[in-house]
Amino acid sequence: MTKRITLPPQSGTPSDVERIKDESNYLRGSLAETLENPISAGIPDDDNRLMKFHGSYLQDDRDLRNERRRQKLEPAYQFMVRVRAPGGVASSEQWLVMDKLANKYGNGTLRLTTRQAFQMHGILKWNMKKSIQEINKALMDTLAACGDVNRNVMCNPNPYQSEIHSEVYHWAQKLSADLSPQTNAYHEIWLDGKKVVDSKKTEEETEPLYGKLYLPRKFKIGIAVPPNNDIDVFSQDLGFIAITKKDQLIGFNISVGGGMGMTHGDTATYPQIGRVIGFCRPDQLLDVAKKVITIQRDYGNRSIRKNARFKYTIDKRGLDWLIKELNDRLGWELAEAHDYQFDHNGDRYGWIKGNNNHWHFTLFIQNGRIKDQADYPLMTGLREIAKIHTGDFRLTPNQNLMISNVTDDKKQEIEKLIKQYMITAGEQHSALRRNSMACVAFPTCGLAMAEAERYLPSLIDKIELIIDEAGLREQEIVIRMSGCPNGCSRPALAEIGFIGKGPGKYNMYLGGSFVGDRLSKLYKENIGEEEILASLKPLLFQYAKEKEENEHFGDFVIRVGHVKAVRSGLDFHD
Ligand code: SRM
Ligand code: SF4
Repeated sequence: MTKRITLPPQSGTPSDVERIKDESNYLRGSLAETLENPISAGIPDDDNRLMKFHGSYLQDDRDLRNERRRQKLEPAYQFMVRVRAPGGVASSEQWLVMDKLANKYGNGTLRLTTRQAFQMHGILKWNMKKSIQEINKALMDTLAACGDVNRNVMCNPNPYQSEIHSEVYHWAQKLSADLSPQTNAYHEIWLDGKKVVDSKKTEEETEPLYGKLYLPRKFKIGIAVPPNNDIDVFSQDLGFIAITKKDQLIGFNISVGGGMGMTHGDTATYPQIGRVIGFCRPDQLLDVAKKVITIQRDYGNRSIRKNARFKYTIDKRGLDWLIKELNDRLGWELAEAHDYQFDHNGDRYGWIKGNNNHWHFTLFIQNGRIKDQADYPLMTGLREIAKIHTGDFRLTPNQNLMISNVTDDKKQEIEKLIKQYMITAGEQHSALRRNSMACVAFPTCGLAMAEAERYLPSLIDKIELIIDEAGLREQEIVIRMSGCPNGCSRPALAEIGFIGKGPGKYNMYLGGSFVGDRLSKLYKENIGEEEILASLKPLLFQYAKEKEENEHFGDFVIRVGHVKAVRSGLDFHD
């Protein structure tokens, strides 16, 4: 018998995506057939919606769009494939598979995402099945990397405390596995799994947590380990803050309702900061996550997708309502939150010896892109390291990479390769660049309004001239750029944030905190490079001259009155 989930009455007509999910027979749609269709390199819109749940998006190369239109050709269709890696952990074998697929089927580059996952771009429809099969053979998958479900679970890569990392990573893996969709569609479509459900009879298939409509919108979970807030716990729909006592994990504070996305000019949408509502023991964590998800499943807005994230569900009904609903569903009450302290949200680079006597090397990867350049053969170097590395790789939440668990005897060998391939921890860069992130944007992202990954490095070249002159080269300042207001690089939490408005134009935001617990505020609207530099120069010089001891830039611009502090998304547009 199918377990039916009764949803509370929802106001408004369900969005078209709800229809697509409803008619999809648990995420099948006509995907199997359209993937075989040789006429077009693309797939129809309805199937593309479902494709996301399988971890992939149909895209087209936007650099070629106009020319192809002129030539009356269909767009240069290609697929982006996102591979889940809970907590960003991958073995050397898995790294080599990612590298091989990116070169064999993709555009020859790999992308480490802001949620510690891998992305490959440029895969043609004809190669999709082979790619996903090889990913699965390497014991990784793409299911639920995108779509209206729980996404890749983030966790602090923590090289310092190995026991805490392995415990927290265990919970990230558990969350990832337990919250995965149960449909057999993924196996059927990609892995030639046996067809368990007749397309006309859906009776046997169940989706116990999600139901056949899945969630109203994407859902994100991350676990932070203070003092590092590298996963930006307050940007997560559901965040866990590890609480330790005498180096033992005793449980987690629970933060709810964070999110970054908004739409320009629509004040009913806004980035929001998660709010801490209580504490649970480790053995209660899965129960909490599942019950929170069912609340969002039942009460999230299924009519207007841009208001469907959990943050809006909470802001509409109130935090007290949420806590009561959660306690009722749990059948027990959350304990009071514990004290905790974050002191930064970026990565710490270079070699670190963990308390298991293994070494960890964190290297700066500009905007998460792994590729070979004439003077920097990064992709080849990492491939050679993976061939001999016996530990693991950890993708950091800031698009960087950690070569982890290196034993004393392997360290020398790896150091030799690091030198041979000119791989660095980023020490030649300013602290500003080392704290920078940019989303993908052009040419692959269909939603990009302005460049991000391809532009931020050259903008930083110019800002570096200012900071050098101001004597701020080693001053850590978090700077982030997104090509549109969806905020994939979490710019609303940066000390300096840029959000694309149109080609070459950005809104500039200031005043996020260095620890990621305060939103930024609009400072200048729709400005190009000249005005960005002209705006930043006096601010950075004033900061260099007037900053108090240990004062971060984001705090400074608020103290001296350049922008107001924003502690709730509800005040973001004021
Ligand atoms: Fe994102 C949509 C890339 C992290 C908020 N994001 C997209 C799409 C899939 C565009 C699309 O829908 O057509 C982008 C694909 C670009 C490409 O060509 O690869 C895209 N998002 C990314 C990645 C790859 C950025 C990166 O440079 O690393 C990140 C992949 C994460 C992962 O591994 O799962 C990525 N996206 C984020 C984050 C940051 C995070 O999760 O920590 C956010 C803000 C947090 C949040 O969700 O609130 C984010 N992406 C969005 C949104 C806005 C959602 C909203 O609430 O309004 C969209 C648009 C949407 O969902 O409609 C979006
Ligand atoms: Fe694309 Fe916008 Fe996300 Fe950048 S922020 S990857 S432009 S959706």
